[in-house]
Amino acid sequence: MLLEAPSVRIPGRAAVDRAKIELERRLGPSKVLTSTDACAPYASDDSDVGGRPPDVVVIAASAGDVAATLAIADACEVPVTPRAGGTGRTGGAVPVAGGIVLATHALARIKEIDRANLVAVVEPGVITAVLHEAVEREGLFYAPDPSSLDTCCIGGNVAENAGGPRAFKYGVTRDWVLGLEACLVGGRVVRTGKRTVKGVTGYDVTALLVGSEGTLGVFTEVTLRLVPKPPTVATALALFSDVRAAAGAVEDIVAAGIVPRCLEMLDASTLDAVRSAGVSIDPRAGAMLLVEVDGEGAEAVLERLGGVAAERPGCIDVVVAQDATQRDRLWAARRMLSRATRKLARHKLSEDIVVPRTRIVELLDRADDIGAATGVRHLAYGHAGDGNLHVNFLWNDDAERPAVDRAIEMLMRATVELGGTLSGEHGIGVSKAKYLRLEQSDDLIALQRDIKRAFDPKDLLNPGKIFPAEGSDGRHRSC
Ligand code: 2HG
Ligand code: ZN
Repeated sequence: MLLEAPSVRIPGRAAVDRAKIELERRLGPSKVLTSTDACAPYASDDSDVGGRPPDVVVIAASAGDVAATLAIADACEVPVTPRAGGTGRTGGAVPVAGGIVLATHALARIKEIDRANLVAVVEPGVITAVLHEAVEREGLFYAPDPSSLDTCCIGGNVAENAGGPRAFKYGVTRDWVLGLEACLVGGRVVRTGKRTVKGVTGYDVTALLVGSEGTLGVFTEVTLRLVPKPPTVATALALFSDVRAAAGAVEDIVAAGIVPRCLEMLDASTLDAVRSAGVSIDPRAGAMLLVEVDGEGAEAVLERLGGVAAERPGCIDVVVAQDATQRDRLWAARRMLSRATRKLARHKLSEDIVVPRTRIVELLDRADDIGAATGVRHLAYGHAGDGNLHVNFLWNDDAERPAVDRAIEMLMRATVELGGTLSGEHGIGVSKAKYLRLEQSDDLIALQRDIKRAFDPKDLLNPGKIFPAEGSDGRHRSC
């Protein structure tokens, strides 16, 4: 039986009208969009989650605008959905209850790059790739690299605790956030964390806010840790006859004590999608690893890695990128996987489950079994070094949707049975809220609801996200 979806309370007309008037009065009409056409682009993100169009959109131009919006939302009891780049995959920025969308993309200043202390202070609307370029010009490095880095924003990366290929060596966004300025419902502003790597004063509220999916506060400033830019980078492709051989090589590489910064895997159907997009790949290949090593002696380490991969039965070839142009081409092909696989069918849903690395082959077997049992087409690619795989389900006919939902639920159950977790980098959002109880106990979910209530007693900030319907764990609120 499919698990229950979240429910939300829709604000009344009078409350929304009061909020609109107050927002226009406090912020000025140029920052407040109210027409259906102007609000429409803020009704969706890069997921298939269908929301309820916002009644009003605020384009914040300062931290004060964010605070004022959250004060008005509280006073009028109108829900607020925060939004940065709108590139999320699980509906985190989709306003499921209508109300206010609070857009922070215009808060896009890099306020400071402090070379001596290896710190950057940025606003939430800074595009991730823009930050990469700015710090790299200074000889510094910010590692998190979600595939949407040309369009996603730091605020969204922090809200979702985004990952990316380089997480294998460098960790996810949370590992790079030292401190935050966050605005809470009601308009209070808190500063959490510090500007130093060390610092253990009080509860780690920074860590709690990172990955809270816009449900606890809205970021107005982010303090990030930087490291010196690695002097050398070396990249290679390893081609395999099939995906199980490639997964075996991932285990061999890690067992050999090699720590590449990226260890990405593509299965046969994903390779076909890349071929269809015009990239030529050895026709014998039924799977591929894209590996990248950085730091002193990167070329030598890559050579050793290639040797380990080549020894795995099923390895067809190892091809080293000869220069930065070849490397950039490989990464451009990797980053377009999401778009290329989307073209394979009318509908696609991409999961981002994680299993212990040693259980990837079992996961692939379970995904094949699920495909056979439900008749739903699937493929897999992703961050194999982390055990974080994007199992994509593809379908053309709307009538297939119930089978797709069954397949997703079976995949979630298999993931948890294999010792894994539902989301490695895209968050729970709306799409996965109904599966949360497969992984977490009622007591743990209740504890998190209590934390949510401490921040947001009226459940106004990004309602309908993360948690399954209340009542399914003993509580209920009517709409
Ligand atoms: C990636 O790794 C992203 O490319 C997106 O996390 C995954 O949409 C997808 O399938
Ligand atoms: Zn990914």
